[in-house]
Amino acid sequence: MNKIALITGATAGFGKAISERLASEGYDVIITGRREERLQTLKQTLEQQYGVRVWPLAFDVRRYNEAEAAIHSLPADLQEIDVLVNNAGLAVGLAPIHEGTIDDWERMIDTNIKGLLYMTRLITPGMVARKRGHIINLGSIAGREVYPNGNVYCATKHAVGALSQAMRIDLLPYGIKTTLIAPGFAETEFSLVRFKGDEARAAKVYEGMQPLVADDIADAVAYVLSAPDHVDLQDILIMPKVQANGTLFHREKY
Ligand code: NDP
Ligand code: 8X3
Repeated sequence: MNKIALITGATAGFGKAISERLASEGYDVIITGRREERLQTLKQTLEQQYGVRVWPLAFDVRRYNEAEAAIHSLPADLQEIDVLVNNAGLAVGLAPIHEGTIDDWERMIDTNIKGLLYMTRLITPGMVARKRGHIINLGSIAGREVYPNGNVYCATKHAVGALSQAMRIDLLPYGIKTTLIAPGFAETEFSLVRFKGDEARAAKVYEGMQPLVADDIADAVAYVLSAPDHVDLQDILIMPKVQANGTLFHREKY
């Protein structure tokens, strides 16, 4: 029987690449996100290419009731989830603390912290009962450092770091592993979302440099899952070669 992985935020960026990679390695994948059409397209592609089972669940991770109904709707043979990838998340806006937009703050806190908690609360009881499982949380360099105007986004990613530590402690007796993957700059839809659809501004973020790409993160997830059962790769910081820390980059041109 194939292992089962649930990946949140599978309609774009890291989540899509992770879903593709795990399907290519023989996992049955439960793919989630709000954009149903993208989930259906991905399902068709992955089923055709890899012959694994792909189960799309369209819901908003910010709404516990929607998440709960989606998880409870899974067929019996897809309920024993081995791997939960808490990836869905976003930055919205980039503004000093005294000018921040409350709605942007709510979206980030509700998605990056509460959404991750909701999914973890729904999936971990089964892992605890089976005494096995692996949770992979997407943190960020923004969860280790704080950069100008990144205030609330950085705070949410620091929370992901704290919650990853907490999961390791609370789930220790049950043989469940928790891995925090913390990437630096990566070109996905992330900046387009942060700048609310402003393509020119989003493209500027990566100007003159080679950022990470989604497949780099999928590689890391595959590596983490390939470790022997007794090994937990707890905490991984992945930066593009041209990024030294949260604020220092080497660009070819300005
Ligand atoms: P993308 O914008 O490319 O993808 C984000 C994914 O999250 C989409 O599939 C989106 O799906 C999903 N998502 C967002 N909000 C919700 C919601 N309310 N309910 C359900 N799904 C949601 O970004 P990335 O792939 O770059 O980001 C993935 C994760 O990695 C995030 O947690 C981000 O913070 C983190 N990260 C990103 C970095 C980067 O530079 N790109 C670096 C470090 C960490 P949909 O819109 O269909 O709901
Ligand atoms: C995304 C990376 O540095 O833009 O988490 O916050 S950064």
